Amino acid sequence: MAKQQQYKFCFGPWNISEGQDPYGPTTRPVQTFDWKLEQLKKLGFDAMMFHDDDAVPDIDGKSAAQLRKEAKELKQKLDDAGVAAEMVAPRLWFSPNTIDGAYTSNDPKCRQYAIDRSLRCIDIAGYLDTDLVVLWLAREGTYMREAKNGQRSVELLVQALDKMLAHNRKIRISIEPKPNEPMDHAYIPTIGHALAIAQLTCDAKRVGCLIESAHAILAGLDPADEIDFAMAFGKLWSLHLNDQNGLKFDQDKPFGSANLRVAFNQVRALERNGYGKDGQYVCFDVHPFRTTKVEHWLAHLTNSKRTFMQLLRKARTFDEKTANQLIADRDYAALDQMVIEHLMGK
Ligand code: XLS
Ligand code: MG
Repeated sequence: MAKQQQYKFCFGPWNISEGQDPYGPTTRPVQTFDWKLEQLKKLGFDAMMFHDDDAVPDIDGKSAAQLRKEAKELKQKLDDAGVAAEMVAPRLWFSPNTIDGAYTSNDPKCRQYAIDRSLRCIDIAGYLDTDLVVLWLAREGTYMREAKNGQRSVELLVQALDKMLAHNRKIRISIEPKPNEPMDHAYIPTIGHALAIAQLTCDAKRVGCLIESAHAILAGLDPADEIDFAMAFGKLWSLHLNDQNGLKFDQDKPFGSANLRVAFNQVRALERNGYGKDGQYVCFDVHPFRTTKVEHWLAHLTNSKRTFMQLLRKARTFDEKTANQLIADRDYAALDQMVIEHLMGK
């Protein structure tokens, strides 16, 4: 029997969030980074993912030397805790310089800011000893399509990617697509777009992707198909498992919370493609419900991992032989029921 994959798990400090939404303030007090790291360790997670300013707060005001010093102190802290840094992502959506987008802003000074910030993010990744940089292209899109030229935006995105690839020849970039929110329409809405733009860069083999379940669902796609597609190219280098109840705001629900069968199919797709065999992590980009009390603050993370492990058992005990017979007989009604009953525990 083939050796079974031992999955490694990860989340980010922003996943222990305080409950604010566009309509109301926080519902839980802010916790320190050290506390969050301690919880991650206690819950048995293996790595932490970072935005550049999770790693070095107030990054924009700091010199290169200061950046290096703080990032190295963080690395020491992570080493002491036995926790790896999975990736670093430039937070390109907070600054006054990214109001109209980052790499695709209509203002050249703002585009330069976005590139400079991304190069600093790459330096932080180096200090934290990860070769993975994630790009969630939050504001690369428009509120109204007449505001930007889509073809020019593709050129600008490629130029930015090329500058990042040239800055450090060891890094790999994982693009995390999302079709909307905060923008009306984003330029890189799906994995197909991410992998296509990779081909236009100077080093396509170092540009891959990250799939977030909720983002695929927001694009009207099945995240399991996105996983199969990305892995057919050998380019799924990270993963944000969570859930999303239809076409609403980005919900970041616990994995499997809205649709267990869609979650099961994601786990099956990861298994059949050997996700994790090159060291990739399963990350949960999940948030507590706004109603969550402080004493239940970490439940969405432990629950997501529990659900993943139980679905893994379901994937591994799925009766493939019977399923294949039903497929050969084109009896998809029986196959459908077989999946339902397997998930219900019969
Ligand atoms: C937002 C994204 C974000 C990224 C990291 O929708 O999921 O959390 O994963 O920048
Ligand atoms: Mg995400």
